[in-house]
Amino acid sequence: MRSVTSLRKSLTIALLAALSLIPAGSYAHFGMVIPSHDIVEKQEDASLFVNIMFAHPFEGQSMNMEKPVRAGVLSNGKKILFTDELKPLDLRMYADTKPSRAWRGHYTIARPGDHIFFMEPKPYWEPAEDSYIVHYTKVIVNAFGKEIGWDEEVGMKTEIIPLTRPYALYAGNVFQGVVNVDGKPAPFTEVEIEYFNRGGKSKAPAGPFVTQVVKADANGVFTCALPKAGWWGFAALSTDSRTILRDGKPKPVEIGAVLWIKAEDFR
Ligand SMILES: [Cu+2]
Repeated sequence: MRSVTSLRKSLTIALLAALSLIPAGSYAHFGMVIPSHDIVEKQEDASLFVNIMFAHPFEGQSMNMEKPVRAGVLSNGKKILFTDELKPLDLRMYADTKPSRAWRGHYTIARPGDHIFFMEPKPYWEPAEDSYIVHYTKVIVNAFGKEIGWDEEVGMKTEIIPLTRPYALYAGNVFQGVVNVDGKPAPFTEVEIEYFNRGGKSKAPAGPFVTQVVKADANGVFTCALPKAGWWGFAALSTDSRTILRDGKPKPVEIGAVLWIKAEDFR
């Protein structure tokens, strides 16, 4: 039988080991779809690309991502998939020691209007959460002055429908969206918010600043201000009704509706 002291000692060691292995905020994953331009006004910008990644956007770490199940664009009421044409991309974010696998899609905008780029990833196994993660992610690109289509539904399992036009936002603007699950507003859903901290230039005063948190109201509507110019990601998180078997055991699936928007300063 072990003495209480040795038990306490081994518990302390286990706790310290656990704390050192899990970096603060390691739970805040974000699917990412970041376009080369979010507003297209010139013909030379119409041929754009989207980088598709899975990362901790503030802390500058990325995870290896399998090829998405689906990636495409919805514009003028038509959906075009470019999953098969996705190219692997070796991506290293500022805190990464080695690159991880991301994906890039190319698309040439031919007609004016809003273009919703979307992707559905393969379920990602996260041992720290004992759960799979699936982030249905989208971003909206406006083209050639026609501002129609940004509030359309792609029809993903879970999806943020913007109430605020999701482009040409100033830093300081307020942003609102509805969280949908299975096409219906999901009340009181938790929404995690992170800044895409490119190059690691921004510092968080303390751990909880890394990921901002708001909850949707009874109608599934969430509200957040954008305090700084740059890309901001919103991840509205729910638990899927399905489970996925891992080593014969059913594991929960965290589903996220992720939307990326860009704020700019006055010039
Ligand atoms: Cu991670």
